[in-house]
Amino acid sequence: MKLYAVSDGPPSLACRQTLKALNIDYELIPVDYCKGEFLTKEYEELNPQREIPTLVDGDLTMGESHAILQYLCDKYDKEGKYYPKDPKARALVNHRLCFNLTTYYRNISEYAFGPMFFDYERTEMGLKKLKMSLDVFEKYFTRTNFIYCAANTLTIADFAMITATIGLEAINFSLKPWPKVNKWYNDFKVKHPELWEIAAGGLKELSDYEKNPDMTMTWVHPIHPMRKSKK
Ligand SMILES: N[C@@H](CCC(=O)N[C@@H](CS)C(=O)NCC(=O)O)C(=O)O
Repeated sequence: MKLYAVSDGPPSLACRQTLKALNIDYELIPVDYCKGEFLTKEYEELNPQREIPTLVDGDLTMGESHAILQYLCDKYDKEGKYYPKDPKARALVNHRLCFNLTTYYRNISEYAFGPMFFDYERTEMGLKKLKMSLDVFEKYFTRTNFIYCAANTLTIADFAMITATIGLEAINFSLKPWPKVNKWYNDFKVKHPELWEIAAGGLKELSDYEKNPDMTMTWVHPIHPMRKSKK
């Protein structure tokens, strides 16, 4: 099995956490975002969405990290430890993954990551969307009283959402107004050091970019405006 992954991208880091949690042997193939390696013809053959990560398992080649997490558990997590088999418990995990994809990670990505790599400003609108996502996430913790984001045990939804949250830490965005989200995020670091370590590597890189944006990107992104001068 091969995982094409970027060293600081939450979707890639969540796949690596899942592979580690399930003790799966695989080959990690680094894709350098800042060199535009995801825009090559070869990479586009693997992933027509030109997004990282991509998993290759025999004749299966696929992107979309959440689908990768689900596949890995369907194949290797026979007991349903990280992806419960019970329909209601599984539905909550699926729900949080969808919430992450459409709302939580999306708003973190636009607010935190966009301006880190491209010529975007952090806007009031972006901040409102981010705060609304955090309000909703906090409400899910209140409603369920779960220790983790989708259950009282660790699931793949935590991998997706913990790694998304590193984007906020990287820009020093305080989670204090959302105490349950804050506790869940910080508890994960202490309770699962070997999994946190994977996210921490990405966090360190992102924090460095935030402080000192890398201006060596000589390629042109098909959508995002490239930054012309240092911040
Ligand atoms: N929905 C995708 C999103 C993956 C994603 O956004 N990856 C980023 C790197 S962290 C990327 O490849 N971006 C491509 C781009 O900026 O055009 C997933 O969950 O796998």
